[in-house]
Amino acid sequence: MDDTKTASLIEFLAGARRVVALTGAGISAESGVPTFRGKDGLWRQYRAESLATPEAFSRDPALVWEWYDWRRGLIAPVGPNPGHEVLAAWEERFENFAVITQNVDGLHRKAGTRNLLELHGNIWRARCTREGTVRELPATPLPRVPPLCPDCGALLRPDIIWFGEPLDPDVLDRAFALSAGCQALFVIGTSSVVQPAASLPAAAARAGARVIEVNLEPTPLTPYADHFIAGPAGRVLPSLDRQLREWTDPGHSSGKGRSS
Ligand code: BJW
Repeated sequence: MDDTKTASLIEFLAGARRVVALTGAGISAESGVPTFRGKDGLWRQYRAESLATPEAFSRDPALVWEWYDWRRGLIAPVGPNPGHEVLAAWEERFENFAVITQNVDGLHRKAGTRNLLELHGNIWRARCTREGTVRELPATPLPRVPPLCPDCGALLRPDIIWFGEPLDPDVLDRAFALSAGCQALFVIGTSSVVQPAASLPAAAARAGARVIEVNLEPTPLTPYADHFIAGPAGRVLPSLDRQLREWTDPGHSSGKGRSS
């Protein structure tokens, strides 16, 4: 993004009160969590799309749980990176700030974000396939794969939304309401291909919000975004945050003050 566009974005953000961030796997990449698509998206010879389905789970629950056990093992020791940390701090900066994430890794909460919607569930929870009860499942590696419900002995499944499954309607309604009610929507580290999450930026834009995309590379959203900032989220977000602080700090040498 050129300097003039950055300056106009910073000025706009300095006066914004309702800001939302929609995040995807890219925000956790710098923490060491692999993304789904692209060269790191393969596990053994399987693509995520062929494992994250109810059909794959019915066919071979042990295989699907082995994949989740492997991913849980990767995620357990890692922490949030500066991208997650800036978003957590933005709850203080903006009057209303929320994170809507497609990620299941729990790193936003670990960073301190409280106003959080997890669209696709959470990898640290499991659901009983018979009774639907949800429980925390922190052990890694799992002592038994596939794990069984301690109450009734039925198979547990990850408490995650797979392809072809509906998202929690309450969570989805809140995500659309936040998007349609914000002044700025950041779309960070997502390929913007998975629905219905990929429709949230359009809902925000229709309602008049600025859409700011942060990604290593262009996506199907890029032509429709008001700003595209190319680069790793763990560097771009701290840089935006620094510029915002400089803008709003009355003691800053440029003499620019809060614009709202
Ligand atoms: C960086 C970076 C750095 C890297 N900094 N950037 C309408 C049209 C077409 C299809 C559909 C439609 N509606 C529904 C569908 C079907 C389907 C779908 O969208 N398919 C598409 C693939 C075509 N959607 C569904 O099935 C959804 N269900 C549904 O709609 O149900 C309807 C229904 C109603 C009533 C009854 C029944 C059904 C469910 C979707 C569930 C998605 N689940 C997954 C897996 C489970 C979670 C898990 O195990 O972890 O969620 S799929 C996978 O993709 C995962 C992710 O959350 C999701 C999104 O991926 P994401 O985050 O964008 O990651 P990547 O890897 O794709 O991209 C990473 C990006 O980061 C890249 O762009 C990099 O460049 C970038 N990057 N490093 C900045 N450092």
